[in-house]
Amino acid sequence: MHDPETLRSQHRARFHADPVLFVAPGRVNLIGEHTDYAEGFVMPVAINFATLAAISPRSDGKIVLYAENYGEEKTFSADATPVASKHWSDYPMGVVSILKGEGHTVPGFSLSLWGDVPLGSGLSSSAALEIATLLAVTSLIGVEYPGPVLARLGQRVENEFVGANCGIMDQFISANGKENHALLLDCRDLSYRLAPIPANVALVIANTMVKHSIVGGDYKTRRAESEAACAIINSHRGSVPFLRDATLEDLEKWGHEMTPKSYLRAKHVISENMRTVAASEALLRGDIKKLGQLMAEAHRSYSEDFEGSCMEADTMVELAQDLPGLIGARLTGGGFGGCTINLVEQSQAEAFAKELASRYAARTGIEPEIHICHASDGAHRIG
Ligand code: GAF
Repeated sequence: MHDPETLRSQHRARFHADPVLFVAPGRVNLIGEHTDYAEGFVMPVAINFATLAAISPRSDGKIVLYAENYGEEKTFSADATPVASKHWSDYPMGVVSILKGEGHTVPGFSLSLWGDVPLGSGLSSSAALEIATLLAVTSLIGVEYPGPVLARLGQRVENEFVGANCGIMDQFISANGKENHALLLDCRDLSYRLAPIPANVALVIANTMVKHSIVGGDYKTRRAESEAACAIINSHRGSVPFLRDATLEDLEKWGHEMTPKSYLRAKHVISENMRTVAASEALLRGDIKKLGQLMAEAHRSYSEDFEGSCMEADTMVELAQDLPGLIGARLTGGGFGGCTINLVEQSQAEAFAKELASRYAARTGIEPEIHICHASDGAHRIG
């Protein structure tokens, strides 16, 4: 990770003020895909790729944002109503907009941002940016929100300002993750359990280099298809506002009224919820083999029933299968590109990463980026 002191000194040089610094991580999801907006279960891990935010107050009524990754500065009036413009500044200005909507007066500030969560890779760079900015701006206005509340505010930035109809998983894990642990989240009431990741298990994240986005497109379509199936079940037996409340028996009973696509999307979501709960129980009792099997089944379901994968991600998963040390592999995140998560025996992780990269390059002609990550703490102040 970037040395926070570098960001601090760059902020001082640019804005002639002493900043306070915050960090918020990206995430990798072990299992539980497209279940969060169905009020189901997810089991993500915060990773050691993150956004850093340095903030200091200004007295001229301006909000000045500087993104080191883009080498770009943007200035806004603190009094004006923020408007989205399909630009990186939508995320920090979305935070300002949501906080204003909550009744806070947001004064002028300078904010320097830097991040190393690979963009468009399905590792939640935008959630990291939202949560880091939320912590920075709330500290400036003297408000301290608990992690779950920060997560909800971050999700609202996506839903209400950026225009991405996502669930709460990414912001929740960025705000509440814990070093060396996975987090089983119940997206209905936001209760959660932490499950330790054994020290001899490595998280090997393999980037297919196929860009992923949750704004519009396939993410939206899949969500709508699964929700249409839910509405049909609900129309028959009631008390099924979300697929979280549906069973596979419901699906068999009323599936013939659904379009074939809706049926398959719902089949994935309902079964994925069951797998995710089972996976968290397996991890809690240290049954890593079972966890790996559930990840394999989750990938099959994500790819074939939800049709949320792509040729490259399926290839990355397939090529990992007979590599020494593999416990489980699947596409992680919103889908249609991005990264696979491979749980691998720690002692084999380096060799695994190297061989997977060379096999993938040989098969697809694309050089992947492969990272051996560890589970990290959620967002916090760093100085
Ligand atoms: C993206 C979304 F932002 C999450 O809310 C979640 O739906 C995920 O895709 C799929 O599980 O990361």
